[in-house]
Amino acid sequence: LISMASFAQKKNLNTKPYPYGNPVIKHMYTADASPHVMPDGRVWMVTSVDHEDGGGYSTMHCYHTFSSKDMVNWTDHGEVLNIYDAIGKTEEPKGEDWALWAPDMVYYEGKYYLYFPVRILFKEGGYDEKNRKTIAYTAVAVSDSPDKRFKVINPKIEGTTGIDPAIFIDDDGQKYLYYGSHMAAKLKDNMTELDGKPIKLDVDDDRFMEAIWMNKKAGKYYLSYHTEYDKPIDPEKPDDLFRKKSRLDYGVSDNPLGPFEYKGILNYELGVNVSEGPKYPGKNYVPWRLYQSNHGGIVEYHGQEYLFYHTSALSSWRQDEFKNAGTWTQRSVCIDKIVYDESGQIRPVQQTLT
Ligand code: FUB
Repeated sequence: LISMASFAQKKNLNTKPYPYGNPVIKHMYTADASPHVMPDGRVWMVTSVDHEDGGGYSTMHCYHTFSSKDMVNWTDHGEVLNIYDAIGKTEEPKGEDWALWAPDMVYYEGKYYLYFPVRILFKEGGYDEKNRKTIAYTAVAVSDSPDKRFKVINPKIEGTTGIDPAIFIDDDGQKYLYYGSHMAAKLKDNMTELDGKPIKLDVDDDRFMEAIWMNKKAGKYYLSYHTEYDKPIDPEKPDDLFRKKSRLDYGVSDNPLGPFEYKGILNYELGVNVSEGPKYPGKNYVPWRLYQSNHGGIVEYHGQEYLFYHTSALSSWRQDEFKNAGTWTQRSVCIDKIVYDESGQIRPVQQTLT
């Protein structure tokens, strides 16, 4: 097994551990964090919630918001929206599984807007003539405060298909909605409708999968995303350690709608096989036997940028104590600092624990 220190050195990685106590939320399972600094000066994030029993992606039924002023101590503000708010009824329609996947929450002109994907699985046959079994689109809800209940104001933004909506408001005030695999559109000032037709983003990376996040740094637009893990960077080296299941990559452009030039790895899993490594906290390992997704969010706070992502390590550690622990849909939000080099390249962020 290659030693982590020399591996990190070789790849010019940022391996310095930061004291955020990853995962930062430990009393429940959270995923898909979307962090933003809000007018109260705190960092707020809205997260997906994975079911305590690890029931899988179709059991994701609500969102929580959390806030912090030091990135270490987080206040859980509780559930702000659930599946019944999204459906507008007190039960799921027969034969359908509704789920709430990766959301985003932004502030604009005195209000907080929560964008979320409604994902419906049709259990009894497909929903259309091609017999497709799932459908997803973006909805939006509003609240006067990020710790209060949100009210759905548009249950389906016309023109959107796919999961993982993310909002970016540029310095000139123009708003953008990114979603699904590769899609982006301008958003009207009413925050509830697309302004024109969506476009397919041009990113020169055929491993691009989902979970878009946009952040701006020194006038450049950084588009990060979850990479399709079963395609190695170099097909000649299928065992390359970077061929991991939960990678994030990124591309850069002069324009928020691209085209984006692939720049490299943003976040990667430096795991060890659980049978070889320690099972319990105290070590800087993420056991990677457990399949897990990844989903990034970036926020600048007091001059430092932070990457939010998730791992399944907490549920993996708990396997011996809780009989339902150890599934890949019991994820937990983690945070690490982002370091840029002089050329604006991000040093790949190693997933950390404790
Ligand atoms: O959390 C459900 C889905 O898994 C998200 O929508 C994806 O980004 C991935 O994190």
